[in-house]
Amino acid sequence: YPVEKEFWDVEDMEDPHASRARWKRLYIQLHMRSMENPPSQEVAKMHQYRPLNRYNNILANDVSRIILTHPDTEYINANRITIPEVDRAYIMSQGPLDITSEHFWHMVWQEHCPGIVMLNRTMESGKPKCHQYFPKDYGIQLVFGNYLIVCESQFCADGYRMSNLELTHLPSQELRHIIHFQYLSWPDFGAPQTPEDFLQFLVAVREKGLLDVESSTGPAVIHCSAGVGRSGTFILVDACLRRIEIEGHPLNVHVQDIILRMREQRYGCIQSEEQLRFSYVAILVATHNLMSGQPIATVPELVERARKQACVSPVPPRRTSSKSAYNTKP
Ligand code: PTR
Ligand code: PTR
Repeated sequence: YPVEKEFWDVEDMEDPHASRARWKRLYIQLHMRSMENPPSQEVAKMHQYRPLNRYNNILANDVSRIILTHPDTEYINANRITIPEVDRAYIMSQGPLDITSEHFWHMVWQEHCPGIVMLNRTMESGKPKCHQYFPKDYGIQLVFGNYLIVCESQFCADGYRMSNLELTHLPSQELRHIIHFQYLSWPDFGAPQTPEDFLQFLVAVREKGLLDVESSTGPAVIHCSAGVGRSGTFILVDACLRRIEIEGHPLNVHVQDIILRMREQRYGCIQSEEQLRFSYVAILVATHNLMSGQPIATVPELVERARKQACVSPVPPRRTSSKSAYNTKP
């Protein structure tokens, strides 16, 4: 099926060096194709909004930007992503700055977001990557402008944290419950340690219903530091798997087309050849699970089953060891 073909057209088990070069070439090709029609980002470049961008090379496309009703700014570095044929919508955002944290919570309120998926840490390699815009621990309260945020409870799993937050709009005293997920070990421009870790996290986010489209709530916010690399990878994998689930088969999923569609809506989705390759590996692992047609138990079991299945299924010429096919690093 196409995802497998696209993957094995590039991957070369025999020669990791050549393989890496080919992934890089594909990544650059995709970048060039996405820049054939460069997105308009006029509002993001306006003098008064420039300080609201964390990185001056990662700006919100005009066509899909979230327009705020906030009295100080209608601009926020965030875009709405919708993917045809997939019943999903997402808001992709940069990690809030101190001066944009209030705008960020205004967006969460305005768009009726049920939750937030954060894929970075506030500090990485000693550098600030995101403001501490959310209460880190149980009992902590923060106020940003009109919004009070309280952490009601927290659950720490392997590799991620889930917090139940109470968000109060102070002028109206209306209160909403927001779920905040934070994935803890994904370096920018890199990939998660294993597809299993990542898929387990994705399943946890899905089980809370954060990615389901419901009439009563809006999309979840997915963010990292710039809101393009890690967030793009997360959304790409979720959307491709969702399409496979809806259709019951993987025949119509073309990963590269989906990346290009995402990039029309948010500049720079997927930021390295490593993230590109990782997305394929995660989709392949999960697709084997889905196609096995057996009840979903736990992801590790499914991955194990998929590995076994991969060992016995007819193999393309280059795939000599199915085990290494699922390693994230070439
Ligand atoms: N100016 C930075 C750069 O290009 O290096 C912008 C940037 C930072 C881009 C982080 C992507 C980044 O990764 P992520 O979107 O995963 O936070
Ligand atoms: N990789 C995941 C898995 O195969 O378990 C993908 C997945 C996640 C599949 C959730 C199905 C899932 O169930 P639901 O569609 O009910 O969220």
